[in-house]
This record gives sequence, C-alpha cells and structure tokens, in this order.
Amino acid sequence: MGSSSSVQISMLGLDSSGKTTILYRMKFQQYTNATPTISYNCETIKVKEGRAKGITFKIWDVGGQDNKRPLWNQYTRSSDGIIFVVDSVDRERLEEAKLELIRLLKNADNQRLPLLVIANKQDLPNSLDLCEIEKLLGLRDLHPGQVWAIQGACAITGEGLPEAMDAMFDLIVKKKSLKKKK
Ligand code: G3D
Ligand code: MG
Repeated sequence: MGSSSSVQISMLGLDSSGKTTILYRMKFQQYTNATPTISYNCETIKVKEGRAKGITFKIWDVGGQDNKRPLWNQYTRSSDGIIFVVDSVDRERLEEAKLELIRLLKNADNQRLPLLVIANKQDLPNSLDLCEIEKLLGLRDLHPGQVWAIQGACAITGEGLPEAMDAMFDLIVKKKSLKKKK
C-alpha cells in the first residue's frame, strides 16, 4: 500500500460500547463526550504514526441500536475492514454482541473483510481481559477464512487506539496478500 492510500472502515458494535468516543478520540486526539448516535458519524483520519503512517482511514461509525443493525451491511459493502467494538465490562451484553457478530459474519461478503475487535473500557475495574472476551465472543469459532485480531483500549484516554489502527492496517495488508496468493 502506498503512503497516499486510503482505506474505508465500518465501525460497528452494540450501542454504548464506545464507538463514537473512539472515533472522535482518533480524530481529535482528545476526549469528546458523544451523544447517542442516531444514524452514523463519518470522519477521515490521516494516521501520523505507527505502521499505518500516512494512510488515510475513512471510518464510518454506525448506530448500534437494534433497529439500526440491519443497516450494517450497507456500510460494510464498500469497506476494506470491520472494527467491532465491545464494552469489556458489560458481561450480559457480550452475549448479545456475539449474536450480532455471528449475524454480521453470516454474510459471505463480510467474511472476506478483516475484523478487528476493540475490547473497549479496559480502564474500568471490572473489565474482562482479552482472553475472556475472545472466548465469550467465540472468535476462534469464526469461519476459517475470517482474518481477525483483538485489541484492548480505553477511548477516554486513547490508550490502545494507535495499536488498534496498526492492527487494522496489518490485517488489511495480510488479507490483500492472501488474496494475491490464491
Ligand atoms: P456508542 O457510540 O458505541 O453508542 P459512545 O458509544 O461513544 O456514545 O459511549 C457510550 C458511553 O461509554 C459514554 O458515556 C462514553 O463516555 C463511555 N465510554 C466510551 N469509551 C469508554 C472507555 O474506554 N471507558 C469508559 N470508562 N467509558 C467509556 P455516557 O456516560 O456519555 O453514556
Ligand atoms: Mg455512537
């Protein structure tokens, strides 16, 4: 990928997992108190550091309330990758998140997209660790061709978000070179 490349990402996940907070943290490098997203937010972010340096990420943050979830495929259709955000504290809703993820990845078009799970709210005392979240979401049981990774983060401080951009970028590159080999 050249340094002038740009990628499109759909950022999905249940409502209140922290998607909009992540988006504005990435965009402005500061905390922005988000109001619940009605339809979507979209920001273009040029990465200034790390392995994705120089790459422009166009990130769609799509409303996660249950009546909005059927629209997710409209966004993934034109995407190069999916970021799926979960709230690391909300054990009950992790089950719901798992079901939504399975539903999303039933669509064969989405199976071809690299998936980065962001385990957000790692700052909270009761947050589950990445191993537990990986298990609860059943990431190892996904379609064998599904390329994925998981990254912990705190959208309030921004911790883990540069690593998340790097990981998403690495997955996109990996997927592209897998395709070439076929
Ligand atoms: P959404 O866009 O996925 O629906 P929001 O989620 O970004 O609107 O965030 C939902 C709530 O979670 C917000 O709190 C936000 O401040 C909080 N939040 C987001 N990320 C983190 C995090 O990493 N740690 C902690 N502790 N809280 C976080 P309110 O109170 O405004 O509902
Ligand atoms: Mg939102």
